[in-house]
Amino acid sequence: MKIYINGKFYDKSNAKISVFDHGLLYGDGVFEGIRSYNRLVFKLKEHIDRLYESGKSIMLTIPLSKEEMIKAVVATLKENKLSDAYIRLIVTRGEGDLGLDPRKCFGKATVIIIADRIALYPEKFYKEGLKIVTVPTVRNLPEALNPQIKSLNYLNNILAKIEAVNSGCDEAIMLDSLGYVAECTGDNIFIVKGNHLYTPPQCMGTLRGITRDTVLEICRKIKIQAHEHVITRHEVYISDECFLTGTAAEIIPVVSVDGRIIGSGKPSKLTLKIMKKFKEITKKDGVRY
Ligand code: PXG
Repeated sequence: MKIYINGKFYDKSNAKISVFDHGLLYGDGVFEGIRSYNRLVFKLKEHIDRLYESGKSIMLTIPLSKEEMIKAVVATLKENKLSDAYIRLIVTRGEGDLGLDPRKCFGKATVIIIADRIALYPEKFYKEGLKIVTVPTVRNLPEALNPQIKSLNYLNNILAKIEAVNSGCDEAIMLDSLGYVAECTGDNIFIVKGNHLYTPPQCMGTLRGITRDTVLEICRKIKIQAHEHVITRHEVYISDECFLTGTAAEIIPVVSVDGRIIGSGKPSKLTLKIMKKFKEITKKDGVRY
């Protein structure tokens, strides 16, 4: 495996950055998780745009133009001879001193690109569905650390993940500070009621996921009514279907929430239809390499 760091490729065992990097010391940086399917990088422009937006928000100047970043992603995929990959793109504030002050790191942002293969969940869960729980840790407040910023500081999500695992589940519903459903630790959430789909609006402490946007796009195409609307736990419990979306997990059905069986207790019609359409799109859309 070859890892890109600041314009050069290193073997995995030699791919190292400074212990003074503020990405490590403070989680001061931004990232993206991207997938490629059959030599097509899915929604690459959208991921790159979001990376630069995250960077802008935390005043982190990314030392490459968007075009150069796209070339670096493609070069990493070619270097690793991967046709289906999960790409982790990381930009840290760079090396500084032991103080918080990012001015001490100016001009030294670190760019890292890792391309690997991952399957987030075993195939069984895509066929049978996931069991998830609501956890006590609320999603970061948009006024504090806006979930739109895909920062390297994921402790909020990791705490929720630990709570899910402690309850015997692999994923958690995180609520916002008002008690509405925000999202999961690494995925957006959708519910189905009747012929309608609902997902929380991005202002509710929810990342505007690129897979989420793709599902909304699919719904427009196949004429399913999809709404960005606040969702309560009650509405999740009484929904007909529920599924999660994310680049790593893709689309995964949910069949139980807080011990309540969702709908028939099996991945059902609209979820399966959207999973199928999603697969079709990933096969033909994207930046070829
Ligand atoms: N919400 C959060 C909090 C995320 O981190 C998504 C939604 C889905 O967004 P996209 O754009 O990928 O559809 C994410 C991204 C993991 C893991 O191990 C998951 C993500 C990122 C890093 C790790 O579960 N998902």
